[in-house]
Amino acid sequence: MRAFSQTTEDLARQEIELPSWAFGNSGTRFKVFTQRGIPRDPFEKIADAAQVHRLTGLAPSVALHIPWDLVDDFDKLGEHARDNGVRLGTINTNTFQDDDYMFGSLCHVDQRVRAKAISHVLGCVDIMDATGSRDLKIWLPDGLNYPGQADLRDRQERLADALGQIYARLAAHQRLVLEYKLFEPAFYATDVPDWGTAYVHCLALGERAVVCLDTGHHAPHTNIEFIVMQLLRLGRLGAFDFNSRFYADDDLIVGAADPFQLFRIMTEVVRGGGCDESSEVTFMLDQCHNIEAKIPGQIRSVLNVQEMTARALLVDRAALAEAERAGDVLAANAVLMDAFYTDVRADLAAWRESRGLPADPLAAFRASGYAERVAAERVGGTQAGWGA
Ligand code: LRH
Ligand code: MN
Ligand code: MN
Repeated sequence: MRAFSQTTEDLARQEIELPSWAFGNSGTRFKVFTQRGIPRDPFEKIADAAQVHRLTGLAPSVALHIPWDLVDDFDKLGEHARDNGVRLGTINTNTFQDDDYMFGSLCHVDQRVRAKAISHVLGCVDIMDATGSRDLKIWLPDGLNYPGQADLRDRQERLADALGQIYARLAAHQRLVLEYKLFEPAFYATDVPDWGTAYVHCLALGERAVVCLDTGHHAPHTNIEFIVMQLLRLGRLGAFDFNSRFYADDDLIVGAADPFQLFRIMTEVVRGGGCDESSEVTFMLDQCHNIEAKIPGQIRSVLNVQEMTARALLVDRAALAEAERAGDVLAANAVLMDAFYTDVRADLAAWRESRGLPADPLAAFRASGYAERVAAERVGGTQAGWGA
């Protein structure tokens, strides 16, 4: 196995983008539990996100969701982010919270609704111009609940046309990141249900169209690391939305349900060059903390990603290749499992300290008094929530 010291150069480059919406109140459709000290606007969300970066050194950017994070002055929001030691990242579109979108958005049969959705997305590109964001992330709620409800094929044509209009508006440094999802809100058929569909649309658009893999958006038992491998191989893995799932799109803390799966994913990321200096993969969280505290939840999440990345970097690739060549199945498997079973937490804590970061970021957050301070300060106004 490689030594921990051989992994730190790669680890030092790791950046995990935080979703602004992780800091707002959230829940299921049964109940949203409100917490104290929740941000009331995008500025306060960014201040909270900055705490995660301050204590872990892992999260220098914050993804925004429009219109949840709509502000009058994005220059000011960017400046506020910089003052807090972070920057604005991916801009996420939202064509799923308007009555007009009951039967879809970019795939809608009605030209008026399609035009409205396209105009929203183009507005998001205007925001990217102001924030300096590279990535425009599109996830669509489009789909059918019942067979025959709409023409599956026509919807693909409309989607291709709409994406083409959007792609044409991007500047040379900007990317269109298309996110797929197996089901929900549509239950019979989704218009971008899988990586293959996202990939064919990206391929038709051009090189700056890439796929977002949300780890919660697959059928049970899907081999997600295979998809990671394939998209990296094809040069089209644009971004991750990390979270973990026990059942469907649970949006729970990444690595909580299946740390081994996260390890296998990160192993393919490393193998495919996703951790290299030249990598353009955005590692984002897409999570909601329904019953746990938000900032510590995000700290736990980025540390989980870091821990499984470190373990993946421990894999002795030469020994693995040798065992694979020799057809020594057990030896090859053991190379991976040795790395997976290595507890890197103490090494990471010591390494963090050597870089001027707290050995235990969660304890440091508790000791900082930040949670108590914002709970006292943030009175009045409306707390942010998923969907607002
Ligand atoms: C859809 C999704 C998508 C949205 C986010 C809030 O389930 O994963 O990324 O933008 O949730
Ligand atoms: Mn997502
Ligand atoms: Mn999701």
